[in-house]
Amino acid sequence: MGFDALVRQFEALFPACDPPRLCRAPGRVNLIGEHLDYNGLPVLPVAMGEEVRVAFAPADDGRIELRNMNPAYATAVFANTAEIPPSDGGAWENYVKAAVQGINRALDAKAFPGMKLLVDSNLPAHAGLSSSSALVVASAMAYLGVFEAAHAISLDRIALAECLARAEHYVGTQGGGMDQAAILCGKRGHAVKVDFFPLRIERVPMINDVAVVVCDSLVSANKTGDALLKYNAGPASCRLATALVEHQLREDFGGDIQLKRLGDLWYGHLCLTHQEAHDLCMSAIPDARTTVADVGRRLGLTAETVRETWLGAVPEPQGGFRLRARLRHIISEFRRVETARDALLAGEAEMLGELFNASHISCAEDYEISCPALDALAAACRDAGALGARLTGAGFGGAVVSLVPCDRTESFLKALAGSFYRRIPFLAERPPWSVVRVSNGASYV
Ligand code: NG1
Repeated sequence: MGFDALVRQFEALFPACDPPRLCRAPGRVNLIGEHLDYNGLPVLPVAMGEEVRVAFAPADDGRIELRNMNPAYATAVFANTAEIPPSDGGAWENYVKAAVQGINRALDAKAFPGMKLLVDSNLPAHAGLSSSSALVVASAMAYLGVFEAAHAISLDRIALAECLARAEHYVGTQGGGMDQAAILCGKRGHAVKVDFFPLRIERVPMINDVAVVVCDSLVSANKTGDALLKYNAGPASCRLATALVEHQLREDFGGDIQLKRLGDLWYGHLCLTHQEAHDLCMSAIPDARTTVADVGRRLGLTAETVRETWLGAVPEPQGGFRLRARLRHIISEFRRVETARDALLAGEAEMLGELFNASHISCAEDYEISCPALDALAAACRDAGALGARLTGAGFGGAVVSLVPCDRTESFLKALAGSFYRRIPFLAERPPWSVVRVSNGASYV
């Protein structure tokens, strides 16, 4: 729906309000660099044309009222206070609550204004395209619009991206900051290389005659539902691995070396080379599987302390965690991001395609975030003429991103319709793929 229709609908729903203001927040497609952000290692996403759109106006009753153009999302109302209690399970208003509470905390708010919000979106949910973070960013911009009108306070984009990455933990996932950074700092025709802690952005021009195509596997991965623990197992495994690598560093070099996250091996005081970091990680975690009891023995802690300190609700898999494989993915994916950025700058599309393929294998075999449908779809995309194809986003379902020469896009989509999508009914006006329009970040309209 266009913005005019959104305004008309807002006025019909909230006749007593001021005329609404508007903002938009795009989805994002991660080109490469999966599950690196929470480790403090770089990623390379783009902001896409599909977006969340919001019409908003202040309300003087201190309550936030949300409506959605999609009737699947029920109306929600909550009081804006210093501590906003979350609604049950994966309720959609939790993303708005996350944004409002995050801004209140960042601005150390003493007053809590009310707001009416009408949301529309053409981004598919649970497809690995960050529809949830787009809603968080759009709601935050709306709330900042209301807040600023009242208090003339602002946050810059980088500060806002960092604030909202923390704020989204409210919904229960322990993600990094890739989505919020890409959504806020995207630029038309450019990929965004994002580095973390502190957040840094480099815009890298896309290659002119190559299209980015996302295809939905139609397996839904709901990260505040079924996929929550599967997703959080990634950060939890990395926290365990970090503790073991820190212990190894202290044994090798003595002293009280602190390793907050894996990325600190390359950045900060340590500045290891890729080879040094690789060798250190492999010697810290020599076995294919590591149990909680193994970690306890190594660090001189009880199993209970290990669970409480690093795992939280994430259960130990039968036989232990595959920490060595997880580290192999993190280290090799980091190198692929650096090489992909150079390949983009040099216009080397084939090289980028090869990196996509290698990333998919690493995500599937070493990080175990793929599923049969994603593997089949990535293979079908390669058969249909992609230079490379890989799952994108958290995984466990969702989308595959492919790199396709522009003059082959039509035949690529035709081939896919006849292969992977052959037995799947879909509406011609809403196909399960999208040729990505690499877009600007979120804005007021
Ligand atoms: P998506 O694909 O939007 O669920 C999630 C995390 C990212 C990142 C990727 C994997 C959130 C909000 N997003 O993204 O931070 O870790 O998975 O690369 O948790």
